[in-house]
Amino acid sequence: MADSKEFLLPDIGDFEGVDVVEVLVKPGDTVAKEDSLIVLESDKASMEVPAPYAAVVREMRMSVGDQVSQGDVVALLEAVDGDAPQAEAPPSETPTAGASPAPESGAALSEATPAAPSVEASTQAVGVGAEAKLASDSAPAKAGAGHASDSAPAKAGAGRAGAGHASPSVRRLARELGVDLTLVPPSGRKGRITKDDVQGYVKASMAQGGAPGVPIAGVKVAAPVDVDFTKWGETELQPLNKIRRVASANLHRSWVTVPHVTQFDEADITELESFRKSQKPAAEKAGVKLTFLPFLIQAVTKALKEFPHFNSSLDATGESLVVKGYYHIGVAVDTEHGLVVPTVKNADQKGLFEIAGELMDLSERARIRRLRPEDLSGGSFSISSLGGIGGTFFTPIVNHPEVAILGVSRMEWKPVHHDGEFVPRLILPLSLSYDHRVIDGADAVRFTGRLAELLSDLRLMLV
Ligand code: CAO
Repeated sequence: MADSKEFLLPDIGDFEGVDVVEVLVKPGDTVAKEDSLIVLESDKASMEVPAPYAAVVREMRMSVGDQVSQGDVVALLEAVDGDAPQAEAPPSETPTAGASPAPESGAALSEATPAAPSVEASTQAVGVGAEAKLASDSAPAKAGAGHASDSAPAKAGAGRAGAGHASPSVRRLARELGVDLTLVPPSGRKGRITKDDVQGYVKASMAQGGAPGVPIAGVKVAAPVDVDFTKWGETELQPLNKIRRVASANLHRSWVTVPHVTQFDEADITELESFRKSQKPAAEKAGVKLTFLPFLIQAVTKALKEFPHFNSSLDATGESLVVKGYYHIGVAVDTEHGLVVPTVKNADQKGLFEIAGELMDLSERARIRRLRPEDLSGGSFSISSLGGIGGTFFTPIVNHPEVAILGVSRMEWKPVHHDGEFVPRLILPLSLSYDHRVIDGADAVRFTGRLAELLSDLRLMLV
């Protein structure tokens, strides 16, 4: 401790009472000359204060939240490898950063001169005007910045709305890792992006298979939490299989890019169900199991013909609608490996038994993982039927790039008021989720209303 020397905060420009926003080292750490010790932040800039010489940090005298000024003690440093300062320059004698040549040219700085803090534009100061002010306010400090290579990105960052707000070393790390800081959710004070945030972002991207992502303007979410659950008890790590990872990426894209609304409705399927039961023996003879789903697919297809924009997609520009003249109905199939959505192609041209047979084939092959790519592509509308399992209503996620999906839950006998009395009717809950950019709420109710009508009276399917 005898050799420890106080390292005083050098000239940081015209700033008094600047916030300490990060402390980058702790007692016992060995730092090389120019390694950053702390990060300061004023209204206009963030600055890293580098070690003036190679040293062991014996004591940190500044903590996050402190307000500091030139001459305050940053740390007690014990020089290593004979890299001791000849003398600690008193603050008043410390050359201003502007007077210092860039430390990257190393030798130009006298050993005794504490390195000037490196300055980065604060992204709170966004826009050309703010940047110009920063340039004039901190020009001297900038000229003496410890890392000349940081200046350019700093400017670019400051001029870009929504750019990540981070210190030079974090920006340097992001550049090295190829991370766009505007995509990294900050966790530091005043919305600062920390090194941990950048590392967490990279980890999360890798966990998602490193799939190339597309930034969504204006969307920032908190970084995924990386929790060690074993602290609280026994756990087992089960890696997601390919199907779940692909489904997860697709569902997430749809969830964040499609403005979803779900319309609930009910269909009286008393007659339909009794007709279905009457046809089951014939279906069995034909080698198919006639569940409720083929009826639903036929009714949906008819409704889609009457509401063509439910059978459409937005084009890649988002400015035109691609209305499809084909009716390929995707059916969500629950398998032990995850959710897949094979499609019944040209459902409008197929009879009930044919659809029933195709459903049996698709769902069987889905469960034994024998679906072909063509079975899974080309859907124009999807159905998620949970009725065989249970539940009432739910909010399915639109199967992007389709614009609507119908969820059906378990049919149930309910008392319905009819001609002055309550009569038991078999009621099917419908949950239609749709892309509100393409479909208006009023149309959604018309669609589910028409679908309910078709399911209530199968004769309407003929007209
Ligand atoms: N209410 C009550 N019973 C229903 C029903 C409903 N809404 N829908 C189907 N059923 C009945 C069927 O008619 C059948 O009864 P019968 O034996 O009397 O004929 C029984 O439930 C079992 O049907 P099923 O599930 O074998 O066949 P299906 O054609 O109805 O459905 C399939 C096929 C592949 C859609 C289904 O097996 C499945 O995987 N469903 C889950 C889909 C899913 O997970 N969706 C969630 C997506 S979002 O995470």
